[in-house]
Amino acid sequence: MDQVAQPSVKDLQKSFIYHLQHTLVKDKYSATKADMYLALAYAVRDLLATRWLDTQQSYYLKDAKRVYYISMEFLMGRTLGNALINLGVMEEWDMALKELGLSIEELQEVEWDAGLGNGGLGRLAACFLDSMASMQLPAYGYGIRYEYGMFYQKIVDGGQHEVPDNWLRYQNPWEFDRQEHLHPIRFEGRVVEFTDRDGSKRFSWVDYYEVMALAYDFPVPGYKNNTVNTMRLWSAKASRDFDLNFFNQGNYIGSVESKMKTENISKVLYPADHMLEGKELRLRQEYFLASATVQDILYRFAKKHDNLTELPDQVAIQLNDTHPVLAIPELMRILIDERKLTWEAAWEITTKTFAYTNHTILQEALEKWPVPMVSRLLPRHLLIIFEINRRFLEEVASRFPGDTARLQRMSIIDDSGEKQVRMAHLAIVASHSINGVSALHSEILKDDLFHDFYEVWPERFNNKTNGITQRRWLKHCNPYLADLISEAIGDKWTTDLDELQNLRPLAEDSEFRRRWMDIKRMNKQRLADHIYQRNCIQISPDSLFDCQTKRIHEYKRQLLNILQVVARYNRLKEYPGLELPPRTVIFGGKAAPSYSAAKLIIKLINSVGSVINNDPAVNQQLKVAFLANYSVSLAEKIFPAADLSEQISTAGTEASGTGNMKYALNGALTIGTLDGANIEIMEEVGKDNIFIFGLTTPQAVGLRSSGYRPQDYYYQLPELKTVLDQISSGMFSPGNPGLFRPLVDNLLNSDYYLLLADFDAYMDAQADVDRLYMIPDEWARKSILNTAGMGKFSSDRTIGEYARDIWGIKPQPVEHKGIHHW
Ligand code: 26W
Repeated sequence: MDQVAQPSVKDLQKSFIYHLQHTLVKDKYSATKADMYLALAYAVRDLLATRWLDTQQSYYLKDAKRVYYISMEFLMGRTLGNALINLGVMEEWDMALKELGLSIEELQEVEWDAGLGNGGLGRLAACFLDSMASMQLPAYGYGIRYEYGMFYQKIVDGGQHEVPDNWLRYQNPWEFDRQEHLHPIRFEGRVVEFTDRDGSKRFSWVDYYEVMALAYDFPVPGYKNNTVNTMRLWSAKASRDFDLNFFNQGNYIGSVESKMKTENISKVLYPADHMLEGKELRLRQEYFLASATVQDILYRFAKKHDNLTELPDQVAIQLNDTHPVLAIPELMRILIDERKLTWEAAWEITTKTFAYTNHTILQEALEKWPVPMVSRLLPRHLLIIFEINRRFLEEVASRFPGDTARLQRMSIIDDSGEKQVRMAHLAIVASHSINGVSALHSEILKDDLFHDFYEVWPERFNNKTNGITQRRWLKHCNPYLADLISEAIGDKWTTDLDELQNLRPLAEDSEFRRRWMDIKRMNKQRLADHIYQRNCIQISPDSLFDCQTKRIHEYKRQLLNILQVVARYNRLKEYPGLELPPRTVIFGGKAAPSYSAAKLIIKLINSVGSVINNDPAVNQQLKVAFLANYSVSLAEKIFPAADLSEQISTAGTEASGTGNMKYALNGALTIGTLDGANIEIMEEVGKDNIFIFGLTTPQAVGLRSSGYRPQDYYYQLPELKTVLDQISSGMFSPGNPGLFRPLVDNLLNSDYYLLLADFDAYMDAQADVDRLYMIPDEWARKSILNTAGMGKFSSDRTIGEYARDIWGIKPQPVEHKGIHHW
């Protein structure tokens, strides 16, 4: 409980004006909107500061076990709105600013997103931080402070253009550099072996060069609970020695050049997900994060403990996919080479401390690094990995005598071609817990991808179905719906999402349905205005808003969606009186800059859109809009306005999905396959309240292995044939008729993701959607039942399971003492 009185509206105004005048040295005449935003941010920051100090102090005093969530990505979005919500001062600030003639919504729009992530994995990390703080768990997020986040996407001539995201160009009021938390990170050099005084064989890493990791701390406020956790991001700094060496050689420009090269490590986020690019700089980034974080963890541990065997009682480390997995050999190296522990003692500590989450089963996304590259960059770590592997294979060999094929399959080193380190195998061998992110995905890990490992250590495998934070993804982004819900069932859902069940009876209440849909319409109008401003496309808030927003990838099948749009267009053209509800098909998502098929799909969506939107024969019934630069803040505008959520990946490919949860939480109905968390969403909202279609995972696997022939569908389904012929003959690219042919050729000759096999079932499911939308009362009922069924998908539930099953940590309530004295 808060012992400190909440500030009054007058206090808030005073603080705002104070910061405008003293921190920014502006007055109401000279201040820009950006200044106003900053003044507000600084004033809100003040409310976090003492809570932050209290939280960190209390963890130290209680010597609580901490969890460290290490991730190469944190897709945080904006901080201000989230801080206002979690501090519980949104309404007070709204009033305070209104009296000064300012709009809090407008000021929030000034903030640039912190886009330090690609998509699902990075946003999950951000939701987890919110839940950990809201559940009062002693937790830290550790990542990299990229100078350039996810690129800014522009659409030029229908195609994607990437613009650097210089997010730190303006002052960032949410970060604090901690010059005292500086760790040296070593690279390259060589390893020498020697015998120490007690006659033991030892290794020493020499001739390396050093880069410094500089800490920047970001506050992570819990929801109305005085907890403020820390996200610590590392930035690369050239070490001073390094500078001086060059300087002493009289090579001033050379010294500045190599300083720049060194500091490149934290320059930019790699924008490809689901595809390993194999660049050396990426491996440097991964080690930079791993090493700085492990050093920091040991430093904090050492403040209260000197016996390293206690580390697993004080520390849990969660690896967000394999990207930070070098933390494992790094901890081993420090324990053995620097702290002089035996291999066995170090190994026991390591395996008890680490846990690994897998986020994808796509082969091309599994990290493998060439042995020669690892050897050059991290010679000591490679030896440690070899030794881990040697001992591991010895164990496997004794469990499965004579099974050499198994040894090859399980080895951490893949020597089928150029030797490579399989990072997932390293993570599994050294972790006490391995989890997938939905029930289906976790089964696939056990039955298929990691089956060999499951046979050796079944007890290590578990599931943690993903979740999302309802504070950002309902309360903040959809305030009117949130208020209606609270008015009806109270506001406990903000910290216990299962409370939403109590909405179920209200689905039968016609007055409640009316208010529910009025809010949806308002949100749609707001999005329509936004789209008109950005895309110059006029759309009706009475049309069905059909949304697919996520990274562009073949497995997610945006192409299947656009095939369906073209088929719909053809039907409308052929039967002008056709009674279909008007639809607006909305797309958003970035393609990896190197992923040419994904970029061509974006171009196709826009090309189809410009034909349809400009065809007066249909454009009252069908429109297509591609919203540029899909990001957290844009998503916050789309979810509340969606009627239909497209979750149509090929069964067995989407590990979980989390956008699916955000849409349903905001009352959209899902059209989707039995993939990832869609299955669990169906279980929660009921089969009658979701549009499920298509192949199941076993069917998809079976079809591929029995010799899938996509052309059979092409010849059997006349509508499909027409659509594919139109696209490949240039109907949507008259100036360049062959432009989209590669997409069609790929569908006809390979179609790995089985679009043609699912086309017919998808069309049928879309027809069901149309029929239901024509009965507004039934649609509204199901919309309410979707929100009502989303309790399970709070990231609070997910984090509760991690804390209990994997980390062994407990809530540590924080007492807020207010202004600090000596
Ligand atoms: C090395 C390149 C790279 C970068 C990122 C490969 C793979 C990734 C991520 C693991 C991809 C990712 O974001 N996966 C998504 O993780 C979400 C959170 O668990 C899931 O909901 C999505 O289904 C999954 O695609």
